[in-house]
Amino acid sequence: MNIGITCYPTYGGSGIVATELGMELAYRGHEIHFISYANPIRLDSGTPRIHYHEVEVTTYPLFEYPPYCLALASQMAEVAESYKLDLLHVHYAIPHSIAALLARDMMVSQMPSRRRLPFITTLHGTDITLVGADRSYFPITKFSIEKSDGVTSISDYLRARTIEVFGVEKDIRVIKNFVNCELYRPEPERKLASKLAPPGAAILMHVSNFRPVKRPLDCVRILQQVIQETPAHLLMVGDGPERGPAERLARELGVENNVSFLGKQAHVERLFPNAHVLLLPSELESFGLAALEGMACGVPPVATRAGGLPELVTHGTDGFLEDVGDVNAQAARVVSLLKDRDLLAKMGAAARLTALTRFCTSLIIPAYEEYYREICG
Ligand code: GMT
Repeated sequence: MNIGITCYPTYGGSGIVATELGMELAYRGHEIHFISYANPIRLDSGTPRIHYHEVEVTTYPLFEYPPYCLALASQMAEVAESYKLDLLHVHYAIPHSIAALLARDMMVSQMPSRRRLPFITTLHGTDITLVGADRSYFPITKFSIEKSDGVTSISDYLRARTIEVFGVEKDIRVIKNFVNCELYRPEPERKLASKLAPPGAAILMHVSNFRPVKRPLDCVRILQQVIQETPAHLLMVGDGPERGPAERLARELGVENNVSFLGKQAHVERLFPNAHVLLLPSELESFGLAALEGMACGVPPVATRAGGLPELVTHGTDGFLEDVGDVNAQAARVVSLLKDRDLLAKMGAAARLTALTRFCTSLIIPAYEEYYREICG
C-alpha cells in the first residue's frame, strides 16, 4: 500500500510510535510517506521505501499564528495525488485529524473520479485526556474523531476514556503499542554502565518529556530514599519543563552527585540495557511506551497504577505498580529489587517475556495492516 503518516516529529511517544510503525511497514514492503514539519527524530532515512515530505508554513505579518494545519492539509492532498496514497494515518488527534479531514474533502471536490482518500486517527493519550478535553479543543476533537474513517487507540483504558469524555459512538479499535524486540534487547554485560554511573552503583533510569504529568521530581525523591539503603545512580533521559525543577530538587536534597541529566537521546535502546530498574512515576500514562522499551531490554519498571499501565505491567511479576505520588512505596520496591538480585533477574526476564509475547512488532504490525485493509474496503 501507499500510506501517508503524519505525527509530531519530536520526542513525544506518539511520534516515536508513528515513526517505528512507518519503518516496520516499509520493511514489510509498503511505500511510506511521512508528512510533517520536520524529519521524525527516530526516522532512519536509509530505510528503503521511506519518503519524507516537509510541510512549509508560509508566514506573513498578518498571521500572528501561522496556519500549520492548513499547510499540512494542502501538503497531504498534494502528496496523496502525486504518490497515489491509499490512505492517511495520523497520530495524535490535534490538529492532524482535522488536516486529514480537509485533505480528504479537498480530494473529493477537486478530483471526484479519484478513489476516496480515507484517514485513520490514532489516539495516544494527552490528545484526549489533556488537550482534547480542554474546552477550546473539545468540540473539534470530538468532530475529528467522528469524521475519521477509522480510529485506533493504544490501550483499552484510552478507548474507554475517549468514549466517556467525548460520548462518541464511533467504533474504536484498540491496537496496543509495540516494541522492536531485536533492537531493544537485554545486554547482560551492561557494557556502558561504567561510563554512566560510578562503580558499584545500581542504575535507575527515567525516560520522558519531563512534562508535569510524568512527575519526574518523584524520581529524585525516590533516589534520595534508595541511596540510604543501597548505592544507586539515577539517569534522567529527556528534556522538558520539569527538568530545571528536578535538577534544583536534586541539589536541595543533596543527591546531585547521584543523578545525571542526559537530555534528549536519540538512541535510548543503547542506554536501557545498562539500567537495573526503570522509574515511571507518572500521574497518568495511557500506555507507557518507555516502560515497554525498558521491559524489552529486561529492565523491570517501578511505575504507577495509572491509566493503561496495568495493561502492560503485571504487578509483582514483570514490574511493580504503586499509587501515584506514593514515593515511599515506589522507593521500597526499588530497594527490594536492588537488594534481592535473584528477584531482579527473575522480574527482568519476565519483563522481556511480556515484551516478546504480547507487544513485539511482529504481533502488532499485522493488526495495523489488517485494519488498513478493512478501512480501504
Ligand atoms: O506523554 C508522552 O510521553 C507524550 C505523549 C505523546 O502523545 O506523544 O505520549 C502518549 O503517547 C504514548 C505513545 O502512544 C504513550 O505511551 C503515553 O502513555 C502517552 N502519554 C500519556 O498518556 C501521558
